[in-house]
Amino acid sequence: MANYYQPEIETASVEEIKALQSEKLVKQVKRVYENVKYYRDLMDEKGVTPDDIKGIEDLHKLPFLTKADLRNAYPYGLLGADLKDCVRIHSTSGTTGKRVIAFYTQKDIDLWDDCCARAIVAAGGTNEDICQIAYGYGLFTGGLGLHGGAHKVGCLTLPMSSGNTERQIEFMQDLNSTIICCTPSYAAYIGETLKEMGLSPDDINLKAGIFGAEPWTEEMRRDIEKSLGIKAYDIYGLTESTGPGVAFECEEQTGMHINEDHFLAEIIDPETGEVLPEGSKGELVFTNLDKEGFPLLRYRTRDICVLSRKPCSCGRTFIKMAKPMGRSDDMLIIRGVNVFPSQIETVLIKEGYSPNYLIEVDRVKNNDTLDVYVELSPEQFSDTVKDLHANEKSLADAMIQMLGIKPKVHLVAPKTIKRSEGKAVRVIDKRKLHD
Ligand code: DLL
Repeated sequence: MANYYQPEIETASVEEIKALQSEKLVKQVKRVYENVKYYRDLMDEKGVTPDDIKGIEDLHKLPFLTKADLRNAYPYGLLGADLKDCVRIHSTSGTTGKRVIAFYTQKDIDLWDDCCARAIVAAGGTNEDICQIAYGYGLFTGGLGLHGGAHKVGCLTLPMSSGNTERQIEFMQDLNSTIICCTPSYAAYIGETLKEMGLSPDDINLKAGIFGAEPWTEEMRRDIEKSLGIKAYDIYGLTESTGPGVAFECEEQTGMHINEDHFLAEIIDPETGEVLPEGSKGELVFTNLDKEGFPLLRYRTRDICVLSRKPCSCGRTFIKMAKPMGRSDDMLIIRGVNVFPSQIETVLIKEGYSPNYLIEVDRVKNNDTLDVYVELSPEQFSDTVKDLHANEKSLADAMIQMLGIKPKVHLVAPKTIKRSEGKAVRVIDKRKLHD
């Protein structure tokens, strides 16, 4: 039997959810128009007034916000509440361009914690669970987001943050942690370390993991489930729209339910901005229906995915989003072909390799090059040089099938590719250095 944290809303009828969204949208547009000059100017430019928005059917009339707007308005331009009413900020790492800063009122934090609590309960969590949070704490939303959710559920919460992997495992054993929350790449690393410490999943008491913050494949899910002896649940979110808990997976494991009472989702054509019908693949756009501190309307996430309202066996009625393939700006265009790192990962795991890999793209004499470095397990490494070359060739052939272009594959020694304790860095695009 499925458990819910807030059953009335999580299983409300679609009509009820839509009516609630309409009611909240009308109010939120008014609030934003009054409080956020930056967005008011965008609406004025488009000739839209709050009176034009009578329900969710009018959403398409509103202007989009993009990452560029967030940079232009940095740091206070999109603030939606008095600074004295804000109690916290979070921020993205800002590796490309200016960092993003999001503001939270106490109400924002409460609702965010509820969203994460829904995710933990959907993963089987109760107040009897011991929840080890191994997402980074600090400006990153992962640690404090799941931490707040675990408190609401009443779990005994272990605020570990990421890193110090052997200590993570010692705590897991000493305290009998039942749920682990971290990035999927860190979960894979913990599984690997467990084995290296001479331990097996039987030596720990974990039953579930809540993993997100980066794209991960179904193949990787199965690997992690096996190495830690758990059921692995996906969780999605972004700093601009609060953090983790925008969407979460239930036991069906076929996509993530979007917390639609707080986040109104659309899929658009990333080229034209046109809203696409349900079931189409496109860019995910979110409107925050409740946020006070940082109330973004029609924010273009650049995440590419598909939405579906197919009934779910868990009884939740919230629309589901498929695993995002990666951000549209993570997509590599190599010799004119679109390549997502997740496609490479799928091939690797299918062919029996580890998800420890690095993709290097460069341009030599005006031609794009694609090199994929794949780490071997100690058992695979004992093969002869002749076998290695044959394996490199057959892996490259398998990749052509998936990608449509030929990479150069390099099988490298165990432990030569750096492990990730947070979001994994899988791609080095050297072409950017020449531009
Ligand atoms: O990664 C928030 C988060 C923390 C989500 C912990 C889940 C768990 P940002 O650092 O702002 O926030 O990065 C947001 O990460 O737009 C996606 O591209 C990607 N992302 C997040 N979750 C998933 C997921 C956090 N489950 C960006 N699958 C998003 C694929 C994800 N990509």
